[in-house]
Amino acid sequence: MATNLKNLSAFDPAEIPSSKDMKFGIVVSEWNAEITNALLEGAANTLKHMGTETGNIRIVHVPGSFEIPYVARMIAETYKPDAVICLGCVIQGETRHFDYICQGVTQGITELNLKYDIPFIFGILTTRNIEQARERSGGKHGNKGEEAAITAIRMVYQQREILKKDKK
Ligand code: DLZ
Repeated sequence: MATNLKNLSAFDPAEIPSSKDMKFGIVVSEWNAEITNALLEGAANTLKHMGTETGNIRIVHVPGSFEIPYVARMIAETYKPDAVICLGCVIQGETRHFDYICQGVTQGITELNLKYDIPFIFGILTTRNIEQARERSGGKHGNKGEEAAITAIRMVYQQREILKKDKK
């Protein structure tokens, strides 16, 4: 999956729907905070740039990426957003911990997408080292937080379009 072939950070705002009437939850992991704070900044700024009001963005921090699906579910049930953006950064270490965390968070977010009527966006970096993470949180591969926000807006728009067509 070569990210230099597809980099939504270089998006043209004119081609993305307005998010003025959209409400978002963001769940962000505190592990590798240097990276996840940059992802969060990218995501929140992009939502605001595209029209979302600050009051319509609910941000919740969790200890690690493994905790993201649980809190994403809670936000979906209590805050009733149009989409939840999940942000984290898992960096490969010497043990198999990396595999289990990646598997847990991926499976968890997949299940949420299938269970709830709103999209849950996968903005989790899974990298070999901190350099790769930096390159994807404001470096040469863009900021995947910004990309997650664009994806969230597009998914909410798409859902509304599909529902509108089905009503006709
Ligand atoms: C324990 C752990 C490790 C080793 N590495 C990371 C990581 O790179 N990124 C991340 O988001 N979280 C990590 N964690 C913490 C787990 O996600 C989780 O918080 C703990 O296992 C407690 O459930």
